[in-house]
Amino acid sequence: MLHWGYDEHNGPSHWKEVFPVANGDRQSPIDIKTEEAKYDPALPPISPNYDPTSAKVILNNGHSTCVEFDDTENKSVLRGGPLSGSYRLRQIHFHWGASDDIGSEHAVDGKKYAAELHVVHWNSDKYSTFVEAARQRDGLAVMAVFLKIGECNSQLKKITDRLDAIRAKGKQALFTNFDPSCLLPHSLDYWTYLGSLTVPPLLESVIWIILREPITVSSEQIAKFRSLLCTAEGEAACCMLRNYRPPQPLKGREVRRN
Ligand code: B30
Ligand code: ZN
Repeated sequence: MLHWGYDEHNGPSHWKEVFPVANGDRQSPIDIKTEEAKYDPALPPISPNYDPTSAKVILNNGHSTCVEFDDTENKSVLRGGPLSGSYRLRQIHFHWGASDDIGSEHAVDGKKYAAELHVVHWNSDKYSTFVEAARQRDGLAVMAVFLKIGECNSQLKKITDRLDAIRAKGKQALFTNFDPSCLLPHSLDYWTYLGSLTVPPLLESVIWIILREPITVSSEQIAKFRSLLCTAEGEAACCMLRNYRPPQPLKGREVRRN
């Protein structure tokens, strides 16, 4: 495997060759079996508090599109739920599939959604940088939101309208004055479990918070994500048709719900 990706020769089934933790005990995503998730009355609501001025840039990293935030101070944070203290917003990105019936990373009773949004935070109470936090068992908190097909989502349009400017891998554009809570559903009810990054290096440092209610986006909006390129300008163009890892073994972990 020369460089990891989502194709036949470098996709999720090959990642273990270079990243042995791919077979570890707390890998993500998972299939959430709703009947087995344990209701925990002690779990508080999740509480996002984001400052739109912390949004900086939108970029194409060859695997997804990512909006990055200024994380030099606690301007945008996630608190509550299963978390102790404040987790600082770092970036948001998406996972999708080659067709609308597949594309989310997590599944719910075997059902996959068209896409999944990840809102990535790091534990700024205990650690001093994202990179340091990403190596700790309680270092990261990722809030996941499922995207289902329906009407066009006017908030997501702020992102999809910018994709033409970052079509090729390595491109970036200014992206300011954006509050990711505009992409959250009405209900912030969630499932939570301990897992990993879903892309190499697959570090087992993520407290996952999966929102149970999906948001709605149009088929055309997901199609715009597929038109991004996983290749740089000047290379033979190759579209980002899919970028999800399939569900991994639960290995005895508990999934809780609020
Ligand atoms: S995920 O939510 O488990 N899919 C990273 C964070 C979360 C997940 C996967 C990967 C991550 O931070 N990877 C490092 C590369 N990133 C750094 C970043 O913070 O923001 C750079 C990049 O694009 O490639 Cu944007
Ligand atoms: Zn992700």
